Amino acid sequence: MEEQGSEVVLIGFWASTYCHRVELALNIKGIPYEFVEEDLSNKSDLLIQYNPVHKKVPVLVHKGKAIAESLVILEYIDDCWDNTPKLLPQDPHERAKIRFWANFYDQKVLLPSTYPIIYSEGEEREKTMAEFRELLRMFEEGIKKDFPTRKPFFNGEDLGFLDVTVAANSCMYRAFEEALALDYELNNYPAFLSWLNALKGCPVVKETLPPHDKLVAIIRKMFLKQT
Ligand SMILES: N[C@@H](CCC(=O)N[C@@H](CS)C(=O)NCC(=O)O)C(=O)O
Repeated sequence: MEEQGSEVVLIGFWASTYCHRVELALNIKGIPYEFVEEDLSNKSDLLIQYNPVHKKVPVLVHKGKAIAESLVILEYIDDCWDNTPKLLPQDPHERAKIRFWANFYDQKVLLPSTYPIIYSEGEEREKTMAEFRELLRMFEEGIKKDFPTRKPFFNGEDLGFLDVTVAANSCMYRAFEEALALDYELNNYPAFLSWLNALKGCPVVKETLPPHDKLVAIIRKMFLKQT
């Protein structure tokens, strides 16, 4: 960290979807921040001190106070920088629905799309892929039903809370497919796919997420068995 201490510091890892959520929120709101890259194979004392429970990135340090867990950090940013584009809507029921689907995406779509599929083979791989696709179908149907007027994003042309949550992972599907010869069959989920493509085309998303080739390379390095 800078000697005098920046007001906003993000302790992160450049390829982390969870960190990209926070970077997107900070960039959408125009909040300047210092990014401190963490070596996850040799975690720093700073990370352990600021996130002693999970010892994971991202951690946001605002005026010396630490906040962990990406979705919690998004809410914190939205609460603190109230005069910038809001990520969450005002209406309590709309907010609750957004939080529900953000958690569903986080726990039921994102997680099952990686480790269970990557670490399985043959019939087991087919089973984990089918489970993921069923959860994605539920997500797609749920979003269509609960937010019928969303166009193209939750804040009209601006990204909202759920857009940020999904946008952060929007480049990962293609990157995982190419790196590990997977096929998520996203064409079968046209509403989700067109949302993903719209998010990927958004200037703030393009500026924030790493290039495809760099992601493919790190995924191969992390997940391919060494022969
Ligand atoms: N639920 C956490 C997940 C964060 C997470 O899994 N971060 C990974 C990087 S992508 C990490 O720090 N991994 C280090 C470890 O598991 O030891 C969040 O939303 O912030």
